[in-house]
Amino acid sequence: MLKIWGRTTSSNVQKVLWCCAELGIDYDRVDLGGPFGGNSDPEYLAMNPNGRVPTIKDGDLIIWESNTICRYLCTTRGGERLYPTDTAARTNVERWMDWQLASIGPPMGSLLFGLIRTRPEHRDQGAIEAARRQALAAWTIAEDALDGSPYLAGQELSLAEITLGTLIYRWYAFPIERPPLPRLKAWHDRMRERPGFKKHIEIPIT
Ligand SMILES: N[C@@H](CCC(=O)N[C@@H](CS)C(=O)NCC(=O)O)C(=O)O
Repeated sequence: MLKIWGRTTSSNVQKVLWCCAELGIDYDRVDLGGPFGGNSDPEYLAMNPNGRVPTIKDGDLIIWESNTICRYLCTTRGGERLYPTDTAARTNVERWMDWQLASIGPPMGSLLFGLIRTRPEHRDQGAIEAARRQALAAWTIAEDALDGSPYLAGQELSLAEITLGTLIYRWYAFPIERPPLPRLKAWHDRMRERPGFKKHIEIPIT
């Protein structure tokens, strides 16, 4: 049985849980990180020296880095639908996964810390607004990419959506100004139809 360590409120754990839901993968999950702690336990650090979540164990193989885990699950459990083997199709998926880590992840992380994890009286409104603008600029790139295709990497849901799902959910959940981006909104609505998104992504943000 696949084992997963990580609290369900972590965006990076949520990717893995949604991926498992899409592929019908059974797993055993252990709460770790955030209020559960355990990140610095020697046994955990021996598996994942970053002390972060998620970590998975499949047989004797231990893997960390959520996007890598999603790729591994697709490759070993018939996930070609989400992670195509055709080189050009795969590249289209992977670039959005890298874009998630490099472009939209950082400003969305700043919004999470500024708006959710900082008390109102301690909030740095200038930093929040800078992050909002940076995120808006990045989401506008996704809006343009969705012109003529329902999903970022083409006609089907892929790991591009699985790895961006939590961030688009948060974009629409945060109390911020959002100029209308109609294709982005429709893309989010399409994800909302997936049972795995409802179950693992649409939960209170902490
Ligand atoms: N690049 C890593 C980042 C992992 C990461 O930063 N995880 C966060 C949660 S989203 C974490 O472990 N935070 C500390 C904690 O939850 O205790 C990945 O994608 O797996």
